[in-house]
Amino acid sequence: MAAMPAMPVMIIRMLLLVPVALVAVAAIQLPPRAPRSSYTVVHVYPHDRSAFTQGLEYADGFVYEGTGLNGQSSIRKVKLESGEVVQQHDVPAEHFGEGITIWKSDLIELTWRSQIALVYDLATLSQKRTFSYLGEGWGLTHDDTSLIMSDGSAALRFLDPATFAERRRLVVTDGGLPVPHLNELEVVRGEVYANIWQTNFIARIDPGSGVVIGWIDLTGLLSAADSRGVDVMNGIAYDAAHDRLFVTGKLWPKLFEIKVK
Ligand SMILES: [Ca+2]
Repeated sequence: MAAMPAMPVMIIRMLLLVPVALVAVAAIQLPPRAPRSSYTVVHVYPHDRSAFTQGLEYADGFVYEGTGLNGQSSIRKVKLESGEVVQQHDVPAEHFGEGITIWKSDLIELTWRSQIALVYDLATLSQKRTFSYLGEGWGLTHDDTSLIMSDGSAALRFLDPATFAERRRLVVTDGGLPVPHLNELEVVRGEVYANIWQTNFIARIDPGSGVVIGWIDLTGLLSAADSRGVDVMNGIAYDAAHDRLFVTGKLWPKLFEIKVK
């Protein structure tokens, strides 16, 4: 899932900011320009260690999760408190499931490289239809009027939820430089939050300008013991009615409710 066209930007940043000996570390620790925030943990909930989390959303008292990998992709309705999967639909093995979002009575799921999105009935999780797009599918969320998707680059695409036509494309920048590897997404209080692949950072993005307003540094969220065998942080969900922000990651044993400091 490496997005190679983005590498020159990262290399430029590394050359500007760190000695060559630290390049490998710097590739993981994105050097942000916008202000950086920390977090406090409000609640800790169980999360399925076998779930390769690619999409996360909260709706009507449940967590909805999309998981990835060919032959292991699924969409699930999960009880927040227990982590129990109460409903699941397995995705055909030819597709690698990616981001999900709920739009009205539908649940929409991107696929990594199949270039189609799968549209399900939210109540039954049965597939209703598909739509196609060009390039890779990574994260998916929505605001009041558009679906918003990422593709591994620094771009966000805004799509018409009815026709899936692309309305506009936004390049996300920090300090004037593109921010590649935008991954799982969530709209939180009018901002677009994005996991940055292979980092512990969430970018808070102004959806009008694409400028990163701030960074949330989630380093240390998983203990060393809980970090064994996990993959990257990926998964942001927001309960707007109760102002609760949830985060997790691929194969993580826990899902956290956090407050940003
Ligand atoms: Ca999300």
